[in-house]
Amino acid sequence: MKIGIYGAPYSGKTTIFKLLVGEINDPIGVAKIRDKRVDFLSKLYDPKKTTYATIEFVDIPGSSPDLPRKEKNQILGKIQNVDALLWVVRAFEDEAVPRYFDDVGREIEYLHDELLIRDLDIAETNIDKLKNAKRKLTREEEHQLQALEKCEDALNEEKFVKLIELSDEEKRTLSSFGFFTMKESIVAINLDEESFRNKSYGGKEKVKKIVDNNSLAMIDMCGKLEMEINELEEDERSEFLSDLGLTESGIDRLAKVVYSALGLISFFTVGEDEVRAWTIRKGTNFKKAAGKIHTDIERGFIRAEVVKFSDMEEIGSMKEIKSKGLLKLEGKDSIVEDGDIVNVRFNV
Ligand SMILES: Nc1nc2c(ncn2[C@@H]2O[C@H](COP(=O)(O)OP(=O)(O)OP(=O)(O)O)[C@@H](O)[C@H]2O)c(=O)[nH]1
Ligand SMILES: [Mg+2]
Repeated sequence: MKIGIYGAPYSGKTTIFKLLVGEINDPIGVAKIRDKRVDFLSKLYDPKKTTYATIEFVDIPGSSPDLPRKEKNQILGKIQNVDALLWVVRAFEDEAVPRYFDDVGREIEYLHDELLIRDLDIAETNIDKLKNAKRKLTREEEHQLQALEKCEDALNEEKFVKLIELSDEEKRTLSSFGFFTMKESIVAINLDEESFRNKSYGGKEKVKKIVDNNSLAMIDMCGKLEMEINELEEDERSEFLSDLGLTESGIDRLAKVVYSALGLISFFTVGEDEVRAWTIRKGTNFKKAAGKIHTDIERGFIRAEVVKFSDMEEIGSMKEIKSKGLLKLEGKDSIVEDGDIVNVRFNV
């Protein structure tokens, strides 16, 4: 899973990126997804290794209205192949940090319009290419042309491609174009401490309108507070957070929003060697999920032994879980649920 960070200059993109992936000097980094369930299982099994789920983030330069189109496209090109976008919108006041938009509403509108313009450009260019081909189009190309025209119509009406009804076949034929408005987007509003506490800032209605109209996910954050929280020890951290009326840091909340917006869930494998979280899409069956662990395990899949995390949390012993009959056997087509502790039986 790869997420591109998108926004205007000085909105706090790199700050949030570093909070997620640590102090690195590379624009691509891996964020460890903190999960209390993994902590619990790791304590229980005391394994040699504990592995959390991860998400890859890509940080890019800011896009601003004064840049030439070519440069804007180059910036967006850096996140062409990501699975989702994290928009970082500047909503903090700080005279020391320059600001491109006088209003949060105008800023999000700009970010929204830029994606539409870019996608419309891609749609039109490729429609022209197909229409001007001096030969008969293949069946595949015919399908592609039709799907592209659907996208063009929607984009002309300022509608994101992800909101169009598309068949799986159409989605497949469009996948090579990397439409930004076809990806899921999560909007992070980067507030200052005061507006974060008050939950109010100028331009909030416009933000809400764009978020609702395009079915985007949204999260309020405060980059600066997050930096401070990050420096604290675990117990000080909870005190600091509860003072803000929160139970989790913004980065942890962000991870949850990302999971739910992208329809992701976690399952776990446990043992003396390793306790590990795995990320899959909701609706994945056990055989496919086993393939995450190893392709051989998918190929030789016999069945999965499954325990619910909530049972493990309550009972705390695999032996007792088995004696209570709470270990279930699942076949290859059953669907994995969030929090399943899975042991795959397979032969190679
Ligand atoms: N006051 C305040 N300053 C912040 C906050 N988040 C980031 N900053 C500061 O704003 C400046 C820009 O932050 P960056 O994270 O580098 O912003 P960016 O979006 O990566 O900027 P570009 O890469 O230039 O587009 C830095 O000096 C940060 O310390 C915040 O929540 N509050
Ligand atoms: Mg930056």
